[in-house]
Amino acid sequence: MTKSALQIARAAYQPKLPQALKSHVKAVEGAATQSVANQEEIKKLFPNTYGMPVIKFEATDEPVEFPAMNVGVILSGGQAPGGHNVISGLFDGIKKLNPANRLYGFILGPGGLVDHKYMELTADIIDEYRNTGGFDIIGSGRTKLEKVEQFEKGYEILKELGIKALVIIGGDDSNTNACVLAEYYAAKQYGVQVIGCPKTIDGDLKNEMIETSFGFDTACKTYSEVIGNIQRDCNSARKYWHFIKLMGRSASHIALECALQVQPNICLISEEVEAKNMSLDDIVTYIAQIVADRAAQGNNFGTVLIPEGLIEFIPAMKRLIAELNDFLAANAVEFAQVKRSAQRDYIIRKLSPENSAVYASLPEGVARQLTLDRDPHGNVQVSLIETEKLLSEMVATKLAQWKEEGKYTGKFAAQHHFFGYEGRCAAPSNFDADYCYSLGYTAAALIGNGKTGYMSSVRNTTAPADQWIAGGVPITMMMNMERRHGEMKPVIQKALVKLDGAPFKEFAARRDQWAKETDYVYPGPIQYFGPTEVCDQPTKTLQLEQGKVK
Ligand code: FBP
Repeated sequence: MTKSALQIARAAYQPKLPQALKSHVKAVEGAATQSVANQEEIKKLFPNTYGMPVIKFEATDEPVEFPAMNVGVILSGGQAPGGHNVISGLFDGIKKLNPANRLYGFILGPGGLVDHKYMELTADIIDEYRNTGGFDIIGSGRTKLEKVEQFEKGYEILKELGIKALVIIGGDDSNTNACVLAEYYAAKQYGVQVIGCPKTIDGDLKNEMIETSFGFDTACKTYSEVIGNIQRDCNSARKYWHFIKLMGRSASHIALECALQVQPNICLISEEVEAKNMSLDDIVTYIAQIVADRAAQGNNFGTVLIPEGLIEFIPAMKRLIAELNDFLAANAVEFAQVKRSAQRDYIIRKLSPENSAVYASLPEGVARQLTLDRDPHGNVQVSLIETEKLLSEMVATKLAQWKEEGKYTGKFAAQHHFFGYEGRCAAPSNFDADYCYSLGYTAAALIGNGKTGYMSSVRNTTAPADQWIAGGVPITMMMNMERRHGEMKPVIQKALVKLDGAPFKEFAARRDQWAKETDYVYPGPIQYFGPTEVCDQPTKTLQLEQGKVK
């Protein structure tokens, strides 16, 4: 395989570890825990893994002997920079427990466990992937592990390979699956531990014990580099408004972090749109007003950041999508038989009058996108909805109307971008390289301590890595009951942008100035070598959340 100069140099990078993990560790247990909501229901569904204590690892001089065991690993869901380092940290961690331990990777996500597709991850293979982006070492997939037959098929291969612990690297849905599997294997007394690792560029798998999901740091820095480049282009040509949609599924963490990094003219935050009960027309008017105000100053250019989940947060759209989700789940077969050209009318006839009217008012393309297949977890595939085009078209219409009324005299030309896949497999930043390696190493320590149903946790992440705190959090602690595919299910609660949180408040305090002035910041590419203030900075979100912004 031909390697780039950076890849070769980067292979030699030794990720930093929390001090406690550098020697022998002992697990210090905290108090019993509770789920974030619906305690009685969750406790009943997870009798073997509910209420366990939070774990913190501390250094000890006393070496512990571990019998040899085999461990399995699965990469689940969307790619996020640093996955390979979780696996290399896990590999090094289990080898430290006992050099005879072996690691098996299941191919293309949870489906590999069910279909018995796997490979042994030897030292030579691991070395090829240290500090690289991507999930290509074993591939990833979105199969949802939820049926007893899947758990049993998985157990067959785990037993055959002598695997006593399985690490699932995934987002909120995949870690929910990890917990369900941990509970099932514990109930059956199969002797297989299941540990989760917090992955997702979306940044929505976080809580007081999980400070950030891995990949968010690198993905946001990658998008911010490109948005910065666009802003410089925009400020050079001074003739375009750039509508930039950013991945992140429901939560607007990515858009908010990028806004804090690049200081665009406009950034929409879905959570605020919902809280203020804004309609699509309110959003369009908000953007058009800023465009008109800038035009009045002679500035017919600017940037608009749009979180990809926006549409789901406009209250009227949210009600529509909720009804569509239930309707499509219950009538999938019938809907599939309706001719494409008749689908729109069919939906309009079947929905309640309020939702039917909203649906009928949508442009054809967006209406169609809302009825596309859900992902295996029941989510609307928001990355397929072209909100950036929808908004710019509606802004253009509004401006044309204002022009007729003599309220606007500028020129409006738009460019559209969608950044998502570009950042998911970038070479991990130093932060993600260190954080991921530490998460993998911590997962090994949790395995060594006989834990199951835990998520690997590394905290205090705005401090230097040797001061990070490694441990484990019971996954049931993060759960609540939510409606999925028309049924109430136990799931990890998604962390949306908090409107009273420091990152949003900082943005809200500065956005009017950014709208008016051209106050762009150009962050430039991620740096892997050089001064620490250039290479090792965590995201602005983390720094603001932890009160570390100067
Ligand atoms: P995860 O939640 O699995 O980490 O996925 C993140 C994400 O990149 C979202 O931001 C995006 O909406 C989705 O994956 C796209 O899914 P796909 O890769 O299947 O197109």
